[in-house]
Amino acid sequence: MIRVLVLNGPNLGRLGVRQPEIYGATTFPELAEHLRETGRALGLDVDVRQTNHEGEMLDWLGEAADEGLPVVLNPAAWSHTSIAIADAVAQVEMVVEVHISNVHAREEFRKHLVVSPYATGVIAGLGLGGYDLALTHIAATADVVDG
Ligand code: CA2
Repeated sequence: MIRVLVLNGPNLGRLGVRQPEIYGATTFPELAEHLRETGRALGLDVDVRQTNHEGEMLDWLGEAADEGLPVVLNPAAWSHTSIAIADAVAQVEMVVEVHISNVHAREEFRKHLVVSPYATGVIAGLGLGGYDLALTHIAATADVVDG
């Protein structure tokens, strides 16, 4: 089974609690369970994580790089600011960047994406379904790893 990390940046743990008009009403634990189920149906072992701490995210990206794990990444606000996250993403073979909202249709500062140039691909504006699409892409393209 292919192991996949679904990594989420700052404040995404508050999904469904605030701003449902932008990010939807689904909570983060509900999203995590849904993505594990999606993974099972696709033959993927999906590990869903969220952190508000940049160093922790850097360690997880390093783990993905060292272990050759594909990543679905919503860098949240770090998408617009963090060269450290961009440098870490550049080391990972397959990173599908996901944004729940269409960052290109929002404030100017959200159009500036520093991580995206290093991602394999980017999905934005398709709601939480973007995560499912990212997993579908990984299942269709990632190498099969034993174990
Ligand atoms: O659209 C996305 O997925 C974003 O990555 C979400 C980030 C935002 O900074 C990016 O520009 C676009 C924000 C995540 C915060 O999520 C919350 C969810 C519910 C309540 C409060 C924050």
